[in-house]
Formats: sequence, C-alpha cells, structure tokens
Amino acid sequence: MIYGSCITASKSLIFRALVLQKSLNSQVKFSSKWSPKKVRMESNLNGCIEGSKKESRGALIVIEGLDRSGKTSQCSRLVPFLEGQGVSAELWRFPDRTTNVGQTISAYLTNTSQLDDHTIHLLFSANRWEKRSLMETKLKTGTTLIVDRYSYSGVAFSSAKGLDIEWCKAPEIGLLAPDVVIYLGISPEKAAERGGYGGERYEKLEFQKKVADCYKVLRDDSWKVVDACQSIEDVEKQLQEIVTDCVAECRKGKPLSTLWSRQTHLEKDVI
Ligand code: Z5A
Ligand code: MG
Repeated sequence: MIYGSCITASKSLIFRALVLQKSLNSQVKFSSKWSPKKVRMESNLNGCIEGSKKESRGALIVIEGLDRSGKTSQCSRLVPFLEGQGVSAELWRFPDRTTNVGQTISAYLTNTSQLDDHTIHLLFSANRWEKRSLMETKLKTGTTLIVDRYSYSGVAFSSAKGLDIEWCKAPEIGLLAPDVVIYLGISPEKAAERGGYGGERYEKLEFQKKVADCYKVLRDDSWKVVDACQSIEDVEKQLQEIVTDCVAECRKGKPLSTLWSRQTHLEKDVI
C-alpha cells in the first residue's frame, strides 16, 4: 500500500516536471524579447531580495567540484569549525534524498529507475526549490548554511549529457544566490584514484571529464578555486579563511540575492 502510494507520488512528480519542462520549452521558443545568451550565472549578476538589505544574516556557502574532490569531507569539517567560532551553522546537501522528489532522484542515480534527461534535470531543480523558503528563513535568522553541491552541479551534470546549457540554467532562476562558491579543483583522473568510484550513474571517468569542462564554462571570477590535491588539512585551512570572511560580510548586512539576473549589471532583478 505504502509502496503503491510512493510510486503514485513519483509518477505525479514526474508528470509535474514534464509540464514544467513543456512550459520552459515554450518560454524559450516564444519569448521574443528574451535571448538565452542573456541568462547569466555569475554571482555578481544576481538580483537583490528587497527588505534584506543591511540586516545581519547567515551566509550561503556552496561547495562544488567533481566527484571525489572532497566536498563532503570538507563540508563536514566546516560546520564544527564555525560552531567553534560561535557561528550558528548547518550542513546541507543536494540532492536532498530525504524528500519525495529526492527519493525519485536517488532511484535514478542508483540506476533503479530510468528518466528522460530533461525530466531528471527538472527534478534536481525542484529538489532545490522545495528547500528554498526554509533556506531563506534559516539565513535571515542568522544560520550559515554550508551546502554540498547546488545549482552549478545541476547545470554542469546535465549540460555534460548534451542538454543546452541555457535551458539547464532557466529553472534555477530565482533560487537563492550563494554568497560564495568554493570550487575544489582536481583533475578527473586524480579524483578517480581516490577510493574508486561507486556504482552510481555518473561515476565514470569519461563522463567526469565532460563535467569538468562544463564547470569551466560556468566558473567566473567570483568563485574561489582551491587546489583539492593538497592534504585534507591544507584544503581545510584555506576553506576556513574563505568562509570566515564570507560569514563576517553577511553579518555586516550583505543583501541576500537570487540566482541569476537575466539582464546586465545595471538592470538587476529585484523581488
Ligand atoms: N547531481 C546532478 O546531476 N544534478 C544536481 O543538481 C545535483 C547533483 C545537486 C550525487 O552527488 C550525484 O548527483 C552526483 C552529481 C549529481 N554525481 N555523481 N556521481 P553526491 O553529492 O551525493 O555524490 P557523493 O556520493 O557525495 O560523492 P562525491 O560528491 O563525488 O564525493 P565528494 O563529496 O566530493 O568527496 P568525499 O566523499 O569528501 O571524498 C571522497 C574520497 O576522497 C574519500 O575517501 C575521502 O577520504 C578522500 N579525500 C577527500 N579529500 C581528500 C584529500 N584532500 N586528499 C586525499 N583524499 C581525500
Ligand atoms: Mg559528496
């Protein structure tokens, strides 16, 4: 009975994702004023959230990188570090496999279900959208979020499969923008040597090389790139410095903003 309702919930989610996909397709096709080239991912082109200006808040810190670059190891170290500094901090990760959407994603990643590439992309995005308001509440009430993968993983992995990068970015527009993106840099070959890949769908060297190329396209000057081939402790020290500065900036009232502006530097999205 429970199994049956889970399947029904998954089908309904997939149906909703397909409807969203269809509506995105028509948006891209029919909106004459909007050129896909104008959709930007750079953190410095994000829209501000009205009312959050000059208010002390937590920082949204995103850690990105190839598989086995050490994201989870470093995120798990950052939270106790911040707590030791008297900062309220939580560890978050995407995909969040605990929700209904997350369980559908998990089944896909473990190869127990098959989904169209566009559909799974929208589900990854939906998994972030279902957490957006809680993230905003946490940040506004002073909790710093250390996030293991975010929208950039979504765009890098789906565009590595051959999906149009602008189409991949579109459903991420309006999600909260990170205050800093830390990229753990490592070659796919070196990463593969670490503990070996598991059995999940994307854990293959050839695919990881494509993902690395897509991350290069997404990266901008605002990203902090840290050499992930150093010892865990050395990487940790560098991350601690970046995170400490970022938390201080947000405490002073850096405005919360959203991903990512469709316009130029001068025409920021304000919601
Ligand atoms: N995905 C997507 O397609 N779309 C999306 O929107 C999102 C994700 C959000 C699940 O991710 C998959 O979903 C992922 C992207 C896709 N694709 N794959 N494959 P996940 O985050 O759940 O994956 P994971 O299981 O956590 O693995 P990971 O992220 O690849 O690993 P990691 O977190 O970067 O590394 P780690 O677990 O911290 O470390 C790996 C090993 O290396 C471990 O033995 C460590 O002890 C060792 N390690 C770590 N750092 C070092 C250093 N500095 N030196 C030596 N050894 C080290
Ligand atoms: Mg991980």
